[in-house]
Amino acid sequence: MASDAVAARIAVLRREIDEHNYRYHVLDAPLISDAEYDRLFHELVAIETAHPEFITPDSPTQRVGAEPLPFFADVVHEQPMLSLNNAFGEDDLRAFDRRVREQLDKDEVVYVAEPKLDGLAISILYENGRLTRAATRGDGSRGEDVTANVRTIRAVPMVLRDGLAPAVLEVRGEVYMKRADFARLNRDQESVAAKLFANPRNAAAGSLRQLDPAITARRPLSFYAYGIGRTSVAPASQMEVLEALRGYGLPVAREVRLVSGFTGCLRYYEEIGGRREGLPFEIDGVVFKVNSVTDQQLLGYVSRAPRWAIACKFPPREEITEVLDIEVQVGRTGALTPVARLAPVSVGGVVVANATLHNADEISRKDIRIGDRVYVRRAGDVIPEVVSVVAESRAPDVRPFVMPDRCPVCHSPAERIPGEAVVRCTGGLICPAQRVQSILHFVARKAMNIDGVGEKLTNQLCDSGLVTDVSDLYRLTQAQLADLERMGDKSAARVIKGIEQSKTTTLDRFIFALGIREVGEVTAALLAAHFGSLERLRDAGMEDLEGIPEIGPVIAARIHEFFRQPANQGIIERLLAAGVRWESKAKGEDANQPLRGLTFVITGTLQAMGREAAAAALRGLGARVTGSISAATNYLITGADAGSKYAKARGLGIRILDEREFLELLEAPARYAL
Ligand code: I6G
Repeated sequence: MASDAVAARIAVLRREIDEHNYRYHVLDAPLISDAEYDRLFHELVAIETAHPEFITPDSPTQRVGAEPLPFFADVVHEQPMLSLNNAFGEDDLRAFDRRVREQLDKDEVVYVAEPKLDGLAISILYENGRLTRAATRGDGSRGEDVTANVRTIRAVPMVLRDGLAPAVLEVRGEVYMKRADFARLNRDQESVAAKLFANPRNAAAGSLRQLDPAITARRPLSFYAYGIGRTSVAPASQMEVLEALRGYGLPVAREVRLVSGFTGCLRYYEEIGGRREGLPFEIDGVVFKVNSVTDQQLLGYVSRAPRWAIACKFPPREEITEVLDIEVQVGRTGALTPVARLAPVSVGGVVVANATLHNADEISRKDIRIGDRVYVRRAGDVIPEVVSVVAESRAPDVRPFVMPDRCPVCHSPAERIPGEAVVRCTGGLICPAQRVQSILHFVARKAMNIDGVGEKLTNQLCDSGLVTDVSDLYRLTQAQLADLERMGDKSAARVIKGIEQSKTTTLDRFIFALGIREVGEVTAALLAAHFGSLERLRDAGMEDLEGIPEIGPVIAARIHEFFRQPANQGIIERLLAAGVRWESKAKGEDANQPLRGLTFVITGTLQAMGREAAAAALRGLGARVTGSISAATNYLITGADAGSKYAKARGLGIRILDEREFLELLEAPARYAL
């Protein structure tokens, strides 16, 4: 392409990508699919890599790529980032409105009402329309420079829209995580046995404060703007500010509205409070700001908070209630989890009657006893928990809680392995609690994927004695199923079909389905790839298992132990005898390891699966997956926001596959063998 044509195509692609970002994040009205967006993005990456002289810092391709930092530099806020005064109910709100009216000598004041999202306050500086710096609030006067991280957030434009952007515009707003993104992130964390986040706010804060921007880039962060700091423009009202911000391409809360007087505020507070649980993000209240900037100036500030604004908080999500009992539940892996049965209490609009106490150590640390009055909290989508005991209210004869030394379900001895917090039932599959859970795990979508077998049916099957372990599923008849309560012939036929279909599976799924402790999907895929057959895995010694780089001694011991248990050996034999099978991938059989000898690197964010899962899939096909590009790399797989590895791979002439091509490779790997 001639140089002019290259420049023109780059300009078109950047404009289109920015436009689609704007439609998605600001207007909430996307025009194209994610895959189409990725295609535009990859085309831009490809052109810029071939013509690096055209790369500019505000190109959408340059969101990721900054090197990890040794620490965050300090940023001084020229205009301090203030906090808001709080109102905790109707009386406080009424008093706020009265003060405002009196000071302004007005009968009625118009306010801008907005939800208060639970996130992390941030300042983003645009100079001549370009993002030049982003900082956390810190102590209000001094924050941390998180520019490289904020650049990775797609909802934050790198260049303001609208040619009329002011010379200086400091945008203030909140970085947050939507509920659905938070849930997905925690699921991904769980699948790689990484730490779970307690709530979306913690997840957003933890993700933003990463020294390596590549990690932030993989986290689903969102942003909304609510105000301005330093600027060269002078809007006349808060509503004008928000409209201008939206016009510049910044996301502004959709629920923003003008309201009049105390009654208008109260109605808004109640309306948003009623919709709170249905909103896609967590909020902890609503904010009211005097709309007129002249009036704001008249009102001024008091002790680092504006007199013209108030955060009206919702009732706390923490309440006091009584521990009626502490019951011990048994999970799939035999873990005994103490659960507090509580006197039902409404916490943030949801009735809470149970709360996890996690384990015996947690109970001792918080010294929770039956009969205590306790604070309970709901944090994000996580199960309610007991925060602490209301110390002064304890009756004198209340005794400390002691974990049982026998499983409450099957009465087998419960044991605590030294160094572990968890107490476990030693009953294995003779324990009915573990049985139901192990069957649910076995039939799950990512395991044997048996359609139609849910919790209710599993309980029925176990209660009726038709199923005592997972191998019994393959002996069920349609007549037996149809005899169960609320099971018609049709449903029974569907279940039998699902069971039949599940017989043809893959070794990865089968290993995962066995429910070996600590062996999630990724480890199962790894084991399948490494050993190539169930027999080899079953016969592997501790040394063989520990020899796999990704497998530590604890997981190795779990796997080893599992295959030594006669009950487990029996189940596996019965499953195989029932016809469960997969294509063998004996180690060294090139036909089944078509990517053997090839080295892959994965970069950027893949939509269809996490990077760990992608790597496991490649390893399953015999490939080596490494973290850095070298002359020995055969393929680079690029997801969204691919960084510097892309350029390096291009430079070395390495074959690059985008996500669509990668998925094609998984379908037909032999075509990609060199
Ligand atoms: O922390 C905040 C959340 C929301 C705010 C805020 C806001 O407006 C919707 N507005 C101001 C002025 C401040 N903090 C200081």
